[in-house]
Amino acid sequence: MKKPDLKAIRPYGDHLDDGIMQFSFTLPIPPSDEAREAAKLYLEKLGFTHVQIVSMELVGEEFAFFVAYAQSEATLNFTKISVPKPEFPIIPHDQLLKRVQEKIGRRLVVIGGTTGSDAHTVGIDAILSIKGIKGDKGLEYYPCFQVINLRAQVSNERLVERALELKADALLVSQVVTQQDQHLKNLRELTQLLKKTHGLPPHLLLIAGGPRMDHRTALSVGFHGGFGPGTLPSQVANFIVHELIRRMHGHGKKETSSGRVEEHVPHKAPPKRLSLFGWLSGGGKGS
Ligand code: B12
Repeated sequence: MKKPDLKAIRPYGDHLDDGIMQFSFTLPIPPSDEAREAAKLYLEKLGFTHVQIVSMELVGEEFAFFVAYAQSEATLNFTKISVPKPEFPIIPHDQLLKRVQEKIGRRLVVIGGTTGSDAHTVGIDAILSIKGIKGDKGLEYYPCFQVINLRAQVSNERLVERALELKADALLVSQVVTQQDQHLKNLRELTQLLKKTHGLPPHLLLIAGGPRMDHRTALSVGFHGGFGPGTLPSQVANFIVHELIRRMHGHGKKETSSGRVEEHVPHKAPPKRLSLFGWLSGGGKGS
């Protein structure tokens, strides 16, 4: 089979390098022959050729929804692409607990919630609550974390208030509704508020997550890490621990350059849970 040229990739529709793409979009006009022509012309205006409108449906009372195929000559050099990702190794559960015990010697306070008017809690619950997601236990399962889940529609002021009160080590903010970039506005407002607030630990770690979140976006609004769809709690646990150790001990260098899923064994069969006492005394007392 012919191999793609990674220095000049094009979309694959029917066969390699044909440049065919599928589109779905809505125009604010009801379906008609003219609407179909408008949809075709619009894609041509964007530079696409061989446009085919394969479906046109009424949406609501006045809009038309289209599915189209069209071709593009444009190519992309895939070898030049680099995407910022949170950098950290993933180590097994018991080793992670040991790292916290040795390097920090106390539980880490993690406060999470969905902020602003956003009412979606399933994502943040998956990360924080003991049940976790896909067999990967949530942060409440780790005795090295004291988890406070403020749940949904938390104001930034409330989040900061709780962070001060509990001397938070990490704030975990979930943003699911992204209409009109509301999530970015919320996150920026939070970072501004945190800058003006005195008395927070200097190492305070800010992590954002949600289905449309990524590391680059999180960095752009002043956060330290961003996690998107499919995130597992064990990834977040590792990021928190390694990043906090780095921040608390002032190590400028990261421990690994691309360890995101390295050594990662999802906790399908979760390790025996240590009680807080068992963990603090370094022993193996299960609960
Ligand atoms: C369930 C649901 C609801 C429920 C929420 C119930 C609840 N208690 O959460 C209800 C019915 C209340 C609801 C309401 C609304 N919803 Co809704 N909802 C959904 C739905 C179907 C599933 C979301 C979900 O639970 N996903 C499962 C979780 C596990 O996935 P996740 O959130 O991505 O989380 C993972 C990662 O993103 C990440 N993660 C998430 N948060 C965090 C945080 C941190 C710190 C980290 C590290 C990681 C992390 O880890 C998680 C695990 O892997 C989605 C559509 C869809 N299929 O996704 C729409 C969806 C999110 N809703 C949507 C909308 C528009 C709304 C409403 C505005 C509808 C309306 N007009 O009223 C309202 C908004 C209400 C409000 N004020 O927020 C849109 C959002 C569009 C957008 N991008 O802005 C979606 C995408 C539907 C759509 N296609 O239009 N909704």
